[in-house]
Amino acid sequence: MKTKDKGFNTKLIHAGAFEDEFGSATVPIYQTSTFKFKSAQHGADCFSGKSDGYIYTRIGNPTIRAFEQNIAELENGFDGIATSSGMGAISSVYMALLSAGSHIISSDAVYGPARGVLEQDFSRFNVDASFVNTSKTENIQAALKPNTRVLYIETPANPTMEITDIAACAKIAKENNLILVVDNTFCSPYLQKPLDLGADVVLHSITKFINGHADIVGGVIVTKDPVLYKKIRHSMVYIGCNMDPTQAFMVLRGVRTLALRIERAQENALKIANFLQSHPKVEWIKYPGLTTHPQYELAKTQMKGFGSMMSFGLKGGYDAGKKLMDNVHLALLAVSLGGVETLIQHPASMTHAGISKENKLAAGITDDLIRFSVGIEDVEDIIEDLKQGLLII
Ligand code: LCS
Repeated sequence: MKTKDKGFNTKLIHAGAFEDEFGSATVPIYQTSTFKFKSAQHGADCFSGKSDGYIYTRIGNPTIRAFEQNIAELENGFDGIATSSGMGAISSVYMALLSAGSHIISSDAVYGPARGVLEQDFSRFNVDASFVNTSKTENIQAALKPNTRVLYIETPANPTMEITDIAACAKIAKENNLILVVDNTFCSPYLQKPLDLGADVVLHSITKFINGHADIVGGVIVTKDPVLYKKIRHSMVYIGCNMDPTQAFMVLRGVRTLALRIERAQENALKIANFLQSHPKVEWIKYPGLTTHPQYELAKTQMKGFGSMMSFGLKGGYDAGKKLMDNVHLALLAVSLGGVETLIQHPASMTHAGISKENKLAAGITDDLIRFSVGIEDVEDIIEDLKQGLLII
């Protein structure tokens, strides 16, 4: 069924799906590593591109293709590239777009390993990286060098919740011949469409909202341009961080309820943010849906809703935060985010532990920062859990 001109919810359910000979209602798991050619000529044609038949699952697979086409439609892109993890997506993009001697400007607050792989690994291949607070676009202008090739932003940023103006970054990218890459993990295409705002590449850890059920790890990349698509696809296939057919089946199942899950989670999140904001033991809170968020106005225009991620600090700092994390019962003390269950974690010692203390502080990842991923449970129960956890501090 053609879904290009249909609504977002219809695309969630039907985009990318294809009918098999049995009329299966869902895309089956093609759990095979390789595909039999009809003839030697057919095999040669598949490799040369004359035929679009499947060859080998690292290169392509029908279950994986269904997900790639689904997400491409959700992001209004040309096509998708599914990967084994979000880091697989990020590393494939870096590998495709950076060369020895080139420079990348990145948001300073990004998922820890997205920064770590540049600092610790790509640096060994003479790739230069600058990390700046991209929520202030003048910082991007100041970091530009003649060899800058890529502008990489995460918005809202993990875990500071800083918001970067995607359209303004697209303008800078265009003026300076850079490729703008946006990590859209915290929003999903339901809340934010970076390609529509001028980005060249959008990527996700689908481990989070897109799959939504904390049962698989995965990633995806979508580009607007076919040439860029081919380049990144080549890197992914040659590095070999392809998605597995069962992963693709799971995410095709998870993505169907994306809009419903996000609507419910963000409704819960606003109530929780208001509760925390007025709690006497809370020092500060950053949630894009609160007018106290420094980029509240930008969030209102750039995002369709405010999402379900927030960070906050307690008056007693890290010690108090530790007590809270040890005393909540409903919220799981675990990393990851964007699932149906509420999660709590401490970025400075967990997800961002690999970043130096100095760089963490410069990026606003302070020791008192607690990250909260709101799930779709009954909001009264989540608030009650926080209330009793805060009582004993
Ligand atoms: N991008 C963002 C914004 C992320 O939050 C993560 C993982 C990744 C990329 C990498 O994706 P993965 O390879 O894990 O699928 N974020 C995590 C987090 O905050 N807690 O645990 C993982």
